[in-house]
Amino acid sequence: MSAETRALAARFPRDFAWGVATSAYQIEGAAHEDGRGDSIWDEFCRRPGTIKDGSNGDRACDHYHRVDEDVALIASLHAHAYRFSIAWPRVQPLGEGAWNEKGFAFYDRLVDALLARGIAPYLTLYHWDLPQALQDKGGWVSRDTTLRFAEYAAEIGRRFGDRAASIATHNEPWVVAVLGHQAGIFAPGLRSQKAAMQVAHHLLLSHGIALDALRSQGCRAPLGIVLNQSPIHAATDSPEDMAKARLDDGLTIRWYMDALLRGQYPEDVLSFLGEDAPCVLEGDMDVIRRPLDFLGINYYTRNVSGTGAPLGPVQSGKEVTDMGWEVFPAGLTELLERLHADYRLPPIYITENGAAYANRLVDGRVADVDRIRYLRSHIAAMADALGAGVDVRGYFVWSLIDNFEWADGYSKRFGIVHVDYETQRRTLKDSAIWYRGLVGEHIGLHAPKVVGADAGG
Ligand code: IFM
Repeated sequence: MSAETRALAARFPRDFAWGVATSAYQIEGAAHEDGRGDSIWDEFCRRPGTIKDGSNGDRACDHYHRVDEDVALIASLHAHAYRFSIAWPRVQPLGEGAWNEKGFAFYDRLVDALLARGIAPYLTLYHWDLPQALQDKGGWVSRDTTLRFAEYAAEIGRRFGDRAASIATHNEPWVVAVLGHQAGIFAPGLRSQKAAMQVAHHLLLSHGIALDALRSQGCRAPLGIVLNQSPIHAATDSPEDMAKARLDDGLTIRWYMDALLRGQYPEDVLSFLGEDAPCVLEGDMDVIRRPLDFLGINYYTRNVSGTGAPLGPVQSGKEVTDMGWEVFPAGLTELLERLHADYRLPPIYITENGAAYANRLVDGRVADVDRIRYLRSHIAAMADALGAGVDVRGYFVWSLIDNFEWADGYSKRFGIVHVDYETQRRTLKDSAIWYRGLVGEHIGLHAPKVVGADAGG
């Protein structure tokens, strides 16, 4: 391992957690097995034109049948932690009523296999796969869904609360609300700002109700939520562009952070929304601001915002990943320092960070130097924030393995492990080998030194 990687590892404290992340619909497959119900993504994928390559998560990475192999893979990377989500329709096919024991058996097996290898399970309750039966009753637009979610959360707490290293309620509520209900490019495919903002409120409310439900039954796992966050930079310093950037900051960062940590929605965003502002009942904001044991941040890039049509990163010649997202590691430091300055933060985990690149498997090897560069620079940016006093406790690479990238289907590869979707063969990319080296260096730095018998005393 290079001196550079050793020096990077040395910038993190002894108990810093290094992990890898996935989500249920993106890897599990077995979409119609052992009693799993349909999710909104099963339904969405059936609609022509929704998924770039016409694919779906029916088989995905077949993780459901390869769980032991995949846990061994995680262990081979020396990862301390594995972040994954539970598919709600696998454990409660209709989103209310009967539980599916076969579904729970799968997660029992996963969690126990992780623990047996000393890997901490970081569990997410909702990574976008709402039971379709609940969508048929209004989905997240309906306030009732918040109660169904809390019942589901409580059952997971009852069964896994003493084995999970942490439980996050939601992954990226902005994506669910806006891409799913306003832009219509993710399930369930609605196109209404009003619906999206009501969903944003209900997701946050369901988070707070779920925390209450989990805590009231004595769940021991630390509880939190995961937000996608990017600094928003104005395209120019014109007053119009600056104002647009400030509004976008409100819609993506402050809407969630102000609600969770201050119990209020930002005034400027509420007045921009006007009639489209959500219906908020008395007491809702107090529920939303229940104390967090941790906050997960998913960081990929920055956003540039302006009133005209600002040039995208590709047109403006920036270095981009295969998603067309600008490679901008300094944005992670900036974001963390800003959140630290503006809010009284709980411990932070970088619950996702990584990049899609189209590197090919050639002679058994994937030489993804671009991904190594991406990971190294972002981990260094996180270390800068740590140095500035932000309490970052862990980092998860998105993703452990190539997987179903939502509306992009299988056309984008985020994994540090390559998946051949025909054979389901997994191959460590060079980035996985690099990450294993980094984690190994960190472990080595903090390993107790063996004192020889003749060393004195
Ligand atoms: O694949 C997704 C993940 O499900 C949520 N965060 C962003 C990733 C990359 O787009």
